[in-house]
Amino acid sequence: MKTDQELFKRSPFWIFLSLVTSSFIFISCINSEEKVYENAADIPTGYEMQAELTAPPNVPRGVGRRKAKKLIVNMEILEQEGTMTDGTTYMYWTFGGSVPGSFIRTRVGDEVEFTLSNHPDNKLPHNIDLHAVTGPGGGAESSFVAPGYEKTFSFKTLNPGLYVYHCATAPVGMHIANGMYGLILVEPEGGLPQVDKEYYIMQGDFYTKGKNGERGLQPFDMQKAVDEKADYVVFNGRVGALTGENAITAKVGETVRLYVGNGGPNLVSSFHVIGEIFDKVYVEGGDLINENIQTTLIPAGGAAIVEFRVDVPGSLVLVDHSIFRAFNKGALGILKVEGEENKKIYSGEIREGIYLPEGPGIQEMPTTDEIVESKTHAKSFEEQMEYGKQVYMQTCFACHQSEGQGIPKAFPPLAKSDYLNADVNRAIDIVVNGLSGEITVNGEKYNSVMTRQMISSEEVANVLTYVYNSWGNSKKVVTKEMVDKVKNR
Ligand code: HEC
Ligand SMILES: [Cu+2]
Repeated sequence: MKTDQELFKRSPFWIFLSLVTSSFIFISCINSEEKVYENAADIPTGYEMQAELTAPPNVPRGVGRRKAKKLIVNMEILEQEGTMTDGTTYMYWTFGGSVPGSFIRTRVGDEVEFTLSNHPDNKLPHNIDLHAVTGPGGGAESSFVAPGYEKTFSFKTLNPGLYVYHCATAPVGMHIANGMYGLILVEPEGGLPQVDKEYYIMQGDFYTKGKNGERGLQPFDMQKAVDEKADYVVFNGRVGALTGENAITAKVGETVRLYVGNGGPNLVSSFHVIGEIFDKVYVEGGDLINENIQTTLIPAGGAAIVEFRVDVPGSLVLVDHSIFRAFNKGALGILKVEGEENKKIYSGEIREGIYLPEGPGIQEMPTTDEIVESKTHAKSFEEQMEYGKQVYMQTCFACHQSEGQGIPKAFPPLAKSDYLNADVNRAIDIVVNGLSGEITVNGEKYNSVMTRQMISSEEVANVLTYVYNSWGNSKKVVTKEMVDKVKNR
C-alpha cells in the first residue's frame, strides 16, 4: 500500500527537480575534474582499473581524458630461451615474456598498484626499478622476489614523461644485459596529442661467449660486458625484430610517434631514421620539445619520444647511427611507408635493398691474412645448405641480394650466373681472395671490387654449395677440402 508521501515523490515536479539537481551535480563534477592540482600527489584517484600491457612494438591505448585511477599492473618475470639471430639463441630474462618488457601506460596522478611475480620455473630472484617512481630504489627495494613468489607495492605517478624500468638485482649489469628492461609512459593530464601510429622500440647491447653469428645457444659473457665489447646491438631484443615481415608500417600522410628507449646496459644510442626528419623530439622523454631533428641521443637507461609525418612511400631505416652497430651488429629496423608518391617532395629512381644488414662477416680489401676456422661442422648436404644460407644472408646478401639477383651495373648476379657456373675453383678463389677488374656475367660487364670475405674454409664451402644449389645454378657441392686446395695453390 502506498502512502501519500510516496505518491508525492513520484510526481512530475519531483522528477523534474531531481533531474535539474543531478545534472547540476554532474556538471560541477566535470568542473572539479578540470581543477589543476599544484601537486600531483593531491590528484584524487577514482576507481580501480586493470592496466593494459603490450609487447613491443605495440603500445596500449592512450589515456585520453580519463581521470586518475588506481591502476593495477600485474607483471610476470619469465626466463626463457629465444632467438638472437638465425641459428643463434640466447637465454633471455624478461618482464612479461618479451624484450623489452611489457609497455606500461599511465597518466599523471594514477596510483599504480604493481604486482611483480617470478615464475616458479625461473632460476633467480629479480626485482624492478621504475624510473617513473618517486621512492626508494624506484620500487626495487620493495619488489625483490624469489622464483614462485610475488610482491606488491604502490606508487603515485607524479611526473609526466617516458621512463625506463629495469631489474636491479645483483649482478645488476647481468640482469639488464639479459633483457630485463622496458618502458613506462606517464601521460600528462588530458593525454598526449593524437597521432595515427604509435610504436615501442628499445635498443639493447648483448654480450655472448661466441662472436656475432656463432651458432647455437650462446651464454652471456661477463668479461665482454665489463669491457663494453658488444657482440649484438639490437632493437627489441634480437636481430631482425623490426625488419622483413616484422617491419613496422604507416601510410603516406600519417603521423608516427615512436617511444624509443635504451636499456643499455652500456651503449648510448644515436637514434636516427634514414630518409626522415623528426618533426618533434620530446628530449630525453621529458617536457622539452625540440623540432626538426636528424639524430637524437638516447642515453643508456633513458628514452625519447620522436614524432614525424610520413610524406612519401618507401622503407625508412631506423638505426643507431654509430653505424657499424646498425649494419654489422643488428641495430637496424624498417618502417615501411605505403601510399602515393609525391614528386614535389621526392622524385628519383626507387631501389629497395640499398640499406641492408651486412652481418658479422669482416670485410677486407684483398690481402692474405689468417682466418679462424669454424667450430661447428655441417654433417650433411642439408646442413651445408642451412649453414650456407646463413652465411649468405649475413655476408653476401647486402651486395648480391636475397635471390642472388645482384644490382645492375654494381653487383653481378649469382642467380643463373654463367661466370659462376663455368669454373668452381675460380668461384672459390673469388670468395677467398676477393676480385677486381673487368668481368662479364650473363653478357653484362662489371668492373668493380669484391672485398675478400673473411670467412673460414668451411663457411666458403657451405655458402658456395648454397649458391650453386639455388636460383637455377649448376648444383655443385663444394667441400672444405676443395677450398683448402685453392687456398694452398
Ligand atoms: C661488398 C659487396 C660484395 C659482397 C659482400 C660479396 N660480393 Fe661477390 N662480388 C661483388 C662484386 C662487386 C663483384 C664483381 C667484381 C668485379 O667486377 O671484378 C663480385 C663477384 C662475385 C662473383 C663472380 C661473379 C658472378 O656473378 O658469378 C662471385 C661468384 C661472388 N661475387 C660470390 C660472392 C659470395 C659467395 C659472397 C659471400 C660470401 C660475396 N660474393 C660477397 C661484390 C660483393
Ligand atoms: Cu633480474
